[in-house]
Amino acid sequence: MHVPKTLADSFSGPRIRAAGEDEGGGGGKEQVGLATKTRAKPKKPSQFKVLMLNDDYTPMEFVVMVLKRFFHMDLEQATRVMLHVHQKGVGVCGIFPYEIAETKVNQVMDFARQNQHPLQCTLEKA
Ligand code: TYC
Repeated sequence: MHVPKTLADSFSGPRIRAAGEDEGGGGGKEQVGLATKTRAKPKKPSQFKVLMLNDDYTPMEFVVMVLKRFFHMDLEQATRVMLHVHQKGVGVCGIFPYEIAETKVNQVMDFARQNQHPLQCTLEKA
């Protein structure tokens, strides 16, 4: 039976080590500093496309305002993306880590609702 020698040995979660400490432990100079976590298998942050959908009622000017306000596009970029969505039905506003993409979708949907426009925005794994 496995008997942990120290409390730290019994953890199955991320290993905690002092900043500057070697991954393998032992051998390195002893340092006291910032505690950092390491993962056995670091996960790449997955990216999500924020998509804008066309509809027949939302004014073009409103879509351009949304793209400028929430996606930091200039007038030319915003107009290009809006016309793309208008003609093709869907277009990419940007690609972000999940939490940011989700926040953008909520911001756009809230702003459209507040202004009584049926504009729809969604996300999709990049
Ligand atoms: N199709 C809309 C119109 O003709 C304009 C529009 C463009 C609406 C893009 C939504 O995501 C959109 N007024």
